[in-house]
Formats: sequence, structure tokens, C-alpha cells
Amino acid sequence: MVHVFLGLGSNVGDRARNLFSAHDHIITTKGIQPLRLSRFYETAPIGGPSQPMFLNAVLSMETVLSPHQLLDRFQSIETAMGRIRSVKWGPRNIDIDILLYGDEIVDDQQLKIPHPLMHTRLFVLEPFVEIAPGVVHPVFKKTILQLYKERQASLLVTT
Ligand code: PH2
Ligand code: MG
Ligand code: MG
Repeated sequence: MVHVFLGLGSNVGDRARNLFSAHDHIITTKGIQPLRLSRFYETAPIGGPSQPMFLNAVLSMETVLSPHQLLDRFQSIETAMGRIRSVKWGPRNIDIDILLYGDEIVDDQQLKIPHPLMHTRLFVLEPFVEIAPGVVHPVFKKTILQLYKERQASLLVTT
């Protein structure tokens, strides 16, 4: 069993309902055992076009599925929930991202784990800190709490 962390986001439609619905689809998947779901954080959109505020959450789970099996499953869930892919970083009713897959590093055309931007995004780090502050990022070798504090400090300096 591998310990996996997912980022969930929604900024179209009934955002909380979308996060709960994605959560339901994920935790009823064969081969996935849910652990913790963070509370839902209202966050300002980062990047992309001008768009509505997001709700973001982080979910932890254990799984026997491989990274690419998870990716397939989460893409089917996004499609089943009616996600339309148009602009990069554009508005979406649901986004399910694999943040960490144990301490494995995956880097191919389809999939990059750890999520390459997770350490820069407070909308990921804040809910992550809530459920698993002590987990170590396998590339930076720092805990999520350290990354969160560093990111907060850097934003204070530059803005
Ligand atoms: N996702 C993005 C781009 N920008 N901003 C917030 N606040 N939350 C997100 O989930 C988000 C974003 C691309 O996946
Ligand atoms: Mg995303
Ligand atoms: Mg995504």
C-alpha cells in the first residue's frame, strides 16, 4: 500500500457539491482506502484567465493502484462529472491532481509526481498542512509544514 495525496479544486457550479462528489467517486474506487479529507478552502485563482474563486481541498489515501492507474481513474471521474477541457488553468467544475505518491518520483509525458507546482501553491500547501504537516517532500526533502512556511514568507517579501 502506498500513501497518496490528492489535490481537489473546483470553481464552477456548486463547488462544495463538486468536491464531495469527486471525493465519493474516489473513495469508492476498488483499490483505494481513504484516510483524511481536509476542510474546503476558498482561494483566489492563480494563473489562467480572470475566473471565479476556487474551493480547494487535499485528500489522503492508501492504494494498491499504480500512478498511471490512478491517473486513468481520476481522468474518468473528471470526465464523468462533465469536465470540459478548454483553456490551460481555466475554470473547471472539478480538478483532481496527484500531489504525492509515497516518495516515488514519476516524470513522463502523461504524469509528473510530485506535482511540479505543489510547493509554490498555498491553495495546495494550506489544506495539506492541515492533514499531514510532517510528510516529507521526496524532492526537496522538506516537510509540508516547512514548504508552507517558506512559501508564505516568500510571498510576504515579493508582494
Ligand atoms: N488550479 C489551477 C490554476 N489555478 N487556483 C486556485 N486557487 N486553485 C486551483 O485549484 C487552481 C488555481 C490549475 O489546476
Ligand atoms: Mg490542477
Ligand atoms: Mg489537473
